[in-house]
Amino acid sequence: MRNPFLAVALAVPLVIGGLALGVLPAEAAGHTVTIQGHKFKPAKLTVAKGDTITFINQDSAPHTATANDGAFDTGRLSTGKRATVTVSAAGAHAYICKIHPSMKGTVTVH
Ligand SMILES: [Cu+2]
Repeated sequence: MRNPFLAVALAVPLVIGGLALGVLPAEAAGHTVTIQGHKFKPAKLTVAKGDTITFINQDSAPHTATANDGAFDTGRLSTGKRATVTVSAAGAHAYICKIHPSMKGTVTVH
């Protein structure tokens, strides 16, 4: 195609049409878990494969969200910091805060 603008003009409706028809995979959904009062909120979350989860630390203490099975790990999040993880393994993934192991949550992936 010689005209790149025409190529874009043609491609955009094709992509939108593909999404509407379910031919193309829909964009992954984003979920948020807030860490506050030494608790994960929500502590139980169900997501689809490929979705992202953003953990936001709103505590004065540092925290992590670390899956026991290694499915994800935010690393240390100090106050106000966030980390986004993508979980692709199906099943229930229990996780804890490595710094405060009594903090617990579960991410279930379908
Ligand atoms: Cu913690």
